[in-house]
Amino acid sequence: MPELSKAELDRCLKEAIGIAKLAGLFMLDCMERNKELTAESKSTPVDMVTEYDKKVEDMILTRLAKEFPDFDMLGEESAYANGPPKLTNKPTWIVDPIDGTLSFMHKSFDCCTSIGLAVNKKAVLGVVYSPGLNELYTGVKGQGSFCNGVPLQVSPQTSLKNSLVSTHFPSFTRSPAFVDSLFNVWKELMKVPTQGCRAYGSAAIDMCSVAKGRLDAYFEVGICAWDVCAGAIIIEEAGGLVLDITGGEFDLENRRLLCTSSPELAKEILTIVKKLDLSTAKL
Ligand code: LIP
Repeated sequence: MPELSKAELDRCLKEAIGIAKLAGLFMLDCMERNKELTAESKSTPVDMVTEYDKKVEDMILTRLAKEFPDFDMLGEESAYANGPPKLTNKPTWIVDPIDGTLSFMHKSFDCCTSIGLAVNKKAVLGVVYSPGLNELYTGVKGQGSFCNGVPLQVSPQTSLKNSLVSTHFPSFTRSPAFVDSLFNVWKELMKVPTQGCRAYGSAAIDMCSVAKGRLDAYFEVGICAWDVCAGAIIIEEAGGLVLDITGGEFDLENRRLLCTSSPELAKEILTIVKKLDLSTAKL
């Protein structure tokens, strides 16, 4: 599939920013008015969806479909409507209406709307808007990435011992074997190698944090294309690395990633992260 032209990407960016800001208004309205939420669980008892996730996704996909009738669409809450989702090479909007749903339900700051665009299954454009942080992140292939209009640059960190690292305990599984294995990796990271570890709630925000240089590395297993498509291009355009958790090439459909500010840091952290027992992940 041919790449999109600069003019096409410009139009995509403009529309995605407008729509992400509107999504943020929906989220703020709910969070600030401390609204009672209706929520159901999905794949596990802690993998939640609220009526806002559905409402916001509906709004985003309807608007994008109207503006870009020839593009494919993948939204978290409707992705499994026709069986397991599969990306095509066509330009595809990949949308997480509320990334960090659990945080959103708890009125915590780390939730956002993530709108990515992939062509040939690779991220080419991303918009992430967190109303709680009042941060709008954008990134377009070959054009750099920005937070509230200010250019982004990853941290200059090359060594694990000076790094702040984030990973999450994902909602797709809390099997004791997986949690133990992740805690073992976490323990090893805490025994000197890093300055500190964090576990927030939104993949997209943590990826933007790596792009902004306030995290040096972030890794997770179990995330989906809608969690990471926008963040991937935002990091790459800020000079960072997005890899598979094994150190190989990142694949939007593989459900695992490692992001770092530098190849040196990736090499060092991989020696520990590779010990995560992926066979316990039950993807
Ligand atoms: C969330 C991810 C997060 C992960 C959660 C969940 P959601 O996405 O952003 O990194 O740890 O389990 O998958 O479901 O809130 O859009």
